[in-house]
Amino acid sequence: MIREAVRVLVANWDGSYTVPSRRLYPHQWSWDSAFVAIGNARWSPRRARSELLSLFGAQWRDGRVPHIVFNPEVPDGAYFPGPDVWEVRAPSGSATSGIVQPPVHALAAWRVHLADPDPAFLRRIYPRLVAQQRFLRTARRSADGLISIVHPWESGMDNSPAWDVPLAAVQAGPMGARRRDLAHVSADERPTDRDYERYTALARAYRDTGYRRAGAFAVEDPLFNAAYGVAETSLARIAKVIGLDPDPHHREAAEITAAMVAHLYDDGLFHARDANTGSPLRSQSAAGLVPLMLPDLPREIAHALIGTALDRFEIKNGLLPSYAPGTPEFDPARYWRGPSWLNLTWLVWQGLRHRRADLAETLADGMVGAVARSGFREYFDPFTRAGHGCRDFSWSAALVLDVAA
Ligand code: 9YW
Repeated sequence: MIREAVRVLVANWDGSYTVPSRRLYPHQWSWDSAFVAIGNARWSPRRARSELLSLFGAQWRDGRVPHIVFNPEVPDGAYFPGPDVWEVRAPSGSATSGIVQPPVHALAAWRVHLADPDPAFLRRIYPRLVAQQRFLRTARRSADGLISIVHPWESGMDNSPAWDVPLAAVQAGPMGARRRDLAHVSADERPTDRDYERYTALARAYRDTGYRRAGAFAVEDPLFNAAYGVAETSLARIAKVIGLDPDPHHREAAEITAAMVAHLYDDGLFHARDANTGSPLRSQSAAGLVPLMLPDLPREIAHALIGTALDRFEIKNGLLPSYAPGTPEFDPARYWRGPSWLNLTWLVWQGLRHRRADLAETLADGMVGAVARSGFREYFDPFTRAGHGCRDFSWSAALVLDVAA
């Protein structure tokens, strides 16, 4: 399996970074590159460093790291929405999108360093990672100390039922373009056309403010906020290695954890909140378990999250569903509405390793078992382990490499 995983990563390598999938996602995606770097660190730390440095090469002046960096050699129309919708160029000259994804990159940089210590790499990437966090703090933080996302794509979990209510409030007409994803994967495993109309309308509206002002959709997501906090913990470790003061990062991590506990936690799970209205967005998304990664999480809350993972998410089966089974919204095959994704499973695995090593082991076995049954698919039925979405998906290969190594 390790050999096969490396084969997938080699096949998806584009010279300095890795495409998530040759046909479905033929450019560079932000959080995909972080997960790929974590896996590549296991066999080619040089590629892992290149993956992160090439992504940060397209960072904007305001510090934002765009969620897609477009490859100019890929024909227009291979992916929608392409550069003609986003209409931006990074200072490097690359065409990019104008939104972000969960900031899991500092953690990835730290994991790459652990696999192959290289302070010169840390010195190069640290100021860029700090700027990425500064952008989120200055452009996206509310008075309560939480970071918001302004597009479902920024969550990385596009059609999660957690976004059903705020997304339904978005006014959108016809897309005026053709979806390309449906040329590669079955429509009943993807978001609906109505979802895509709203995604496109939100992207255009944000673009029209110069990528400055949130529009109809603004939410505080537990996965995104946990990633921000974990990034500060990773930055503290990096700062120490390169002789800088780690304390401001520790303080920032403790503050975001406290804000999340105060405003997003309820009844055994973290929930998103609508940043425009202040209303809680109660759902049963597995994103609400990702705060297990935060080292400062109060013990009793960690304990309650583990109970929820066992009861509502049935993780004893080895795979973490993206949405709790037994709820009306759950669909075992449709994208972020129930299938198991290896990145979400990996994040929770990471959060459990020092709290419940036995359960972490169950999840690692589940990841390997799903791939043994169905190959490096994009997502899996959490019960039958049948594969869905595209094949030879990069982060599925990378994260299995990491847990198996
Ligand atoms: C899209 C690339 C991306 C991931 C997201 C996932 C999906 C759809 O694919 O987004 O067209 O961007 O939801 O998390 O980064 O793998």
